[in-house]
Order: sequence, then structure tokens, then C-alpha cells
Amino acid sequence: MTRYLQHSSHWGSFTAAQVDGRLVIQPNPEDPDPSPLLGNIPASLDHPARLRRPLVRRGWLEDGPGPDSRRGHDDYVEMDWPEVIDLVAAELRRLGARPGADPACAGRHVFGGSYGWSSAGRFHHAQSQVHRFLNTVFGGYVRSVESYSTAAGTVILSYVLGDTNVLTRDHPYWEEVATQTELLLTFGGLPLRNTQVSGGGNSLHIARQGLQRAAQRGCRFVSVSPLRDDFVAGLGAEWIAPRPGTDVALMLALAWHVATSGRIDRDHLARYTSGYELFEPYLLGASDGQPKDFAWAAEITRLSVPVIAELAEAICAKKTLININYALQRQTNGEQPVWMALTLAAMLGQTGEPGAGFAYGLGSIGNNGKSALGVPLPTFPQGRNGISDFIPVSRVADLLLRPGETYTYKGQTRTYADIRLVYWAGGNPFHHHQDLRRLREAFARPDTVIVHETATTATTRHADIVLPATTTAEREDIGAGANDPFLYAMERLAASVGEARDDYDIFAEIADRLGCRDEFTEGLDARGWLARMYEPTRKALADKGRAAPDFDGFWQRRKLDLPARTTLGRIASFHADPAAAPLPTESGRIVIGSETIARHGGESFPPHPAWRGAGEWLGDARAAEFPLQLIANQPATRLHSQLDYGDYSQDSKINGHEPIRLNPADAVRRAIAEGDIVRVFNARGAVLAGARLSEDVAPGIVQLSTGAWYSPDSEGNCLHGNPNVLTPDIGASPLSQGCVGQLALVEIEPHKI
Ligand code: PGD
Repeated sequence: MTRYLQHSSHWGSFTAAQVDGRLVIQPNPEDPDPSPLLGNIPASLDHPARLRRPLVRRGWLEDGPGPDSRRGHDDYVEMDWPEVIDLVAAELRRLGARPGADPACAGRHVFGGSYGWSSAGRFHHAQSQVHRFLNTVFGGYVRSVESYSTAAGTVILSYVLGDTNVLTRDHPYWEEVATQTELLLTFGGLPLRNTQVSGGGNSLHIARQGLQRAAQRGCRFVSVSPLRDDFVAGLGAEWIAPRPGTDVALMLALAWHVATSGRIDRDHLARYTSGYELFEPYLLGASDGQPKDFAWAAEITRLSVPVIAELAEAICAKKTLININYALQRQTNGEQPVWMALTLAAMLGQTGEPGAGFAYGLGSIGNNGKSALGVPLPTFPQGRNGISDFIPVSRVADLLLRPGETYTYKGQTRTYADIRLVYWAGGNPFHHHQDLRRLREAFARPDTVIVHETATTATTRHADIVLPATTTAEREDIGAGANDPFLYAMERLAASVGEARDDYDIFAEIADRLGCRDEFTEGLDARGWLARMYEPTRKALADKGRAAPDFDGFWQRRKLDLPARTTLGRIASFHADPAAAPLPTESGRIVIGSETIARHGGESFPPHPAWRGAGEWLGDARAAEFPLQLIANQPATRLHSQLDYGDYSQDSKINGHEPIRLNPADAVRRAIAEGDIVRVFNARGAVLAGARLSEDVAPGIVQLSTGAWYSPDSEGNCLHGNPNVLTPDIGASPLSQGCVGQLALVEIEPHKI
């Protein structure tokens, strides 16, 4: 009988076996709503895109390290492992790597931010591996902070509420929504496609059930989004589609009604917040002559006054949970919608109330809204980074293009380092970064770019040395994710593809050549690390009187239950006793107004939430030339760009192009029919995509998800449909410098062959 082996991914746990040479996947039988993304995994073992041999760029090999605009255009020479390891070791040595290297002279020229989701598995997590390696051989590296997922939101919340990870992973919102919420007002909808995935593991997909239970109880859902299907169909959700980027104006009008109709909870504000007095004059128009009333908001959002007024009254009358999705802060001035949603919830006096108040990112990622765990998860130690220098993660092109120049971040004036080596493993910047033609210029600057990858992505085609890495299916690991109630043995499902090696083994070999193998490995192989990393979790389970077998016992059982935390979460503790459990903010309370934030945000940053526009939005002057709002959101058929070659993702393509959705009225006006190949363009470049006409997309909007592999033509335009050719590479504000990849202005026309 075929033995199915246990495994796990960012989008679900499963068992798998090879049947007739192809991986057959069985989703976790306990999962109420398994993700169809599992259908992308089988291709990972046999697809031609898999890297099978080490590659070195011809120009680098022949002419040596140095800035080179041939990156992205050059061809590659295959190499044997011993030879390529020697080559990498020699180049790292030239750049200053050695045992006990002095961080002051070596690592400060190395960018090891290496952002990316990589794949599930606590040990083979590629970013942790590269960090430990660079700490070992260079003594440190220039790192990155924040994430492409949530930077503007995380930064503003760090001032006004606290640590985002603690907040978003600390609340059993799904249970509360299912049992208590009366009105769920959700900005950015609540797209189940995003709840499919969660970093490290997501074995129970409970969002759909939570919403269904709430609907059965009579909960009202209002989804504010340009896309109707950002909320699951069939539950009677109302769809409100303001112009994208104008949600703050809508929230302000709701707040104006709360304040002027006498429903404001001043006791709640006094007990739990600070700085409302800075905000109210702006809200009521005393400071700028403009009350943020319904008519004002209707003009900006293009919603009707009755729609806004009805919603304003409803939130005052019901137990209301105001949820704000990550997408809303991935925009210019992305701090404002997050800050304003929190402010509105506080004015209603509902923060801290189960099933009500403020939620961030419910529907942005699978495990937000589940109960936090009561035991620690296994972690791979990354060592000590002796370099204090960092960039906000989405400033990577600026880092490479503008060495020595200054920028601001959280009130600091910082200087971009002079980077000679870029080392990347487990990420695909030519998928995730904005303005990809500019990123190409940036990647031409360093002396050397080294990438470990499982497949030939656009990032490997801009690297000098490409080292083929195994996927999780080809190695053993421990699978677990925040708020996920299981720990899994990830058994090896298949032999390595071609000559691919585990990132750990690659780093251990290079460290060996540099004379510091033992510092990197501590004498352990992968199994040895898994056993060591498992121990703190085992001990914590034992301390709680739970099943806690030794490592071999765990491996045989293949799965362990992890208990949820039983103590109060951060927000609940604060609301229970704000003096005893203050928030980590300047006042110890929720911050609605603050001169510190205004100072840190630079000249035009307001001391309270405010409507400041959204960069490339339909009210901007640039809309005259590029009149359509591009929503470059997360894809439904893959995680980011991962396994875009997989069957489930490929089935969604139109003649090999990524689908772009638009309203039929906009299509007719441009003589575009269903299935046509279209050219989407703006001043930054152009991409080809396949047209899908849909009434679920509001007029004036086009939606092209991220993750189609960047396939540049000679101009750097994308033949496949990666929207990041079109999105702006600027920081959300001088405060956060967050990614603004969600919105851009574009035009679209039939593609002429
Ligand atoms: P992934 O496609 O997950 O994208 O950006 P990210 O770089 O994380 O890339 C991971 C890569 O790791 C894949 O190429 C995969 O093959 C490789 N990999 C997987 N496992 C391993 C391994 O074990 N070893 C090695 N060496 N490699 C491995 C995601 C980022 O994109 C994120 S988080 C967000 S939220 C952003 N979202 C948007 C957006 O909404 N709009 C736009 N326009 N742009 C975005 N970009 C951001």
C-alpha cells in the first residue's frame, strides 16, 4: 500500500506520496476549507523551471566582479558544485569574509536583507539561513526592517497601539465575529484568497466558517472595496465601492457623525486614549474651515450622501468591528487609514470589547484572528549581527542606486550604505518590488549578486552566481506557524531535483572553505538541528502537562497538538486595567493625536489621522492621462510568485498571460473583449495581460494580481503580466517608507501584434 508522508506548507498541511512519478496530495482531513493552492505543489518536483545545476553569469565569469548592466540580459555557464563553492568563497574572501571578520570593514558593504517568504519549515527557512551565514562569515550585514506586507501600518501602530505582531496574532477574532459581532465593517473587504496562506503553516482554514456562523446569527457585513468579490459571495454582504484610496475620507465622515450626533464615548476616550483634542478641531473643521461631513466625503469618495449617512448611523447603533486590511496601508499615506480606523473604533467606545472595536488584517493572512499559542515554536538561531545599519525593506532600489544619500525613517535621518555584495535566498525581488525597470538599474550596481533559488526566476536572471536549492518536498523539517495549533514533522517526500542542495548544506560548504564550518553548523547536521530546535517546545508542552514525546517520538507521531494561550491578550489586558497593563505608546494608551508623530513624520505629517490623498488615485492630476486605477493585489491562485508554474496557477492564465479584470463598461469603451490580450501601461512601462470582464470590478478599476513571473522584453516591459512594472517605487511617507505597490494609475488598450 502507498505510504502517504506528512508535510506542510504556508497554505496548509497535507500528506503526499509519489504515484506513477507524480506527487499526489491529500489535504489535512481536519481542515474545514483546504486551499486549492495545494494543487501547485506537484509541479515543483518535475517542472523545467526548476534549477538543476549551479550557474554563473558569463560576463561575471569572464570580466570579474563589478557593476554591470548586462545583468538580466546575459547568459549563464553551468558549473560543478566544488568549483562554484570555491568561486563563491573566493569572492566572499575578496569582500572581507573570514573567521571572526571585523564587521566594521566587511559586512557593512553586504546587503543581506534577503526579503521573501521562502517556504514553510522552521529550520530550512532560507532567510534565517542566509542571516546566520552572513553573521558567521562577515560578522554581520546590512539588514532590512518591516515587510512588504505591512510597513506603513506597522509603523503607525507602533506609535499609536503597539507591536503589530502581538496585536494581530493575539486575538481570537474569528470566534468573536462568529458569536458576537453585529456589524462587520471591513475596509478592503475580507478576501478569503488571502486567508489561504500564513507564514510557516496554516492547517485549519476557519475564516469561511467564522463568517458563515456570523451570518446565520444575523450579523451585517459591509465590505468597502473596489472589488465585490473581496468578500465571500452568498452571505448577503453589502458592497460599497468608494474610489480606491479614499477610505480615510469615508471614515472621517463616519467619525464626524459620531461626534456631532452626540454618540461619541468621551469616557472611553478619556480612559483609553490620548490626543483626541488634537484631532477634533480638524474633524469638525475648526482648524481648517472644512467639517469632514457627509457632503465633503461624498465628493472625495464618489459615494452618495445617503449611503454614508446610513452607515454612520448603523455603526453607532450596533456592536461594530471595524477591520482594516493590509492592502489599505500599501499605498501612499498608508498610515492614515489604519490610524483613522482605530480612532473611529475608539470614538464609538468599542475598542477592547469582544467582537467589536478595531481589527487589523483580518482577512489579510490566514492566522490573524486565531488564538495565540501557549508554547514557543522551534526557531533557528541566526547569530549576532554586528552591523547596526538597516533599510526599511522596500527601499532596496534606493539603497543600491543612492549610496551615501540620506532618507528619513521614524524621525531618524539615515544614510544609504555602499553595497558591493547582494546575497539573496528565499525571496523574489523581481516579483515583489515596485517599478521593476528601476530595480534592474539598481541590480546593475553591486560588484556581485548571489542568489539561492529553487527555480529560474527573474531574480536568478539578474544574479551573477545562482545556486540551486531544494524545495521543502526534498528535505526534512518541522512545520509550524504562529496561531496554528499543530506541530508537524515535514517528512522528505522525494529525492533532490537535479543537483539541488539544501540552503543549509550550501552555506555549510562555503563556510567550510572560509574556515568557519563549525561556527556555522555547531557540528550538527539538519536532523541534529531539528532535534535541538524541538527541545524548547517539548519542554514547554511538558511543563503544561501536555503530550511531549522526545524528538524521535514526535517524528514517529508526525503531528503534535499545541495548546492555545489561556491568559488575556495585550489589548484585552489593557482594557481590563489601563494603568496596570499600559500599551507601549507614549501615553500608555491608544494615541489619537501626537506631536511626536508629526515631528517624526516630517514637515507635512499631521499630528492626528487625516485625509491626505493616496498618491496615484483617481482624484490625482495624473488620472487625466492614465484614467484607470490599477489594483495590484494578492493573487488567488498562488502565494505571491511561488509556484506560478504550478497547475492551479497556470489554469488561470489567458494564452499564457496573467488575467487582468475590468468592468465591461470600461472594456467596451476601449474595444476590449473577454479573453483579448491587452497592453496595460503608464509612464513607468507596460505589461501584457489577458482581459477578463467582470461586474465584480467597479467602473474605473482594473485588477491585476501580483506574482506573474516577470518576463521582460528588451525594454524591461513584461510580456507575462507582472503589475510591478507599473507600480511606484516610493515610500508611503517619510515616517514609514512602506511599500505602496497596491495602487497605480494606468491606461489599457488592445494589444496590437
Ligand atoms: P515569493 O513569491 O513568496 O515573494 O514577496 P516574496 O519575495 O516573498 O518569493 C519567495 C521565493 O522563495 C520564491 O521565488 C521561491 O521559489 C523561493 N523559495 C522557496 N523556498 C525556498 C527555499 O527553501 N530556498 C530558497 N533558496 N528559495 C526558496 C512577497 C511580497 O510581495 C509581499 S510579502 C507582499 S505583501 C507584497 N505585496 C504586493 C502587493 O500587494 N502589490 C504589489 N504591487 N507588490 C507586492 N509585493 C510584495
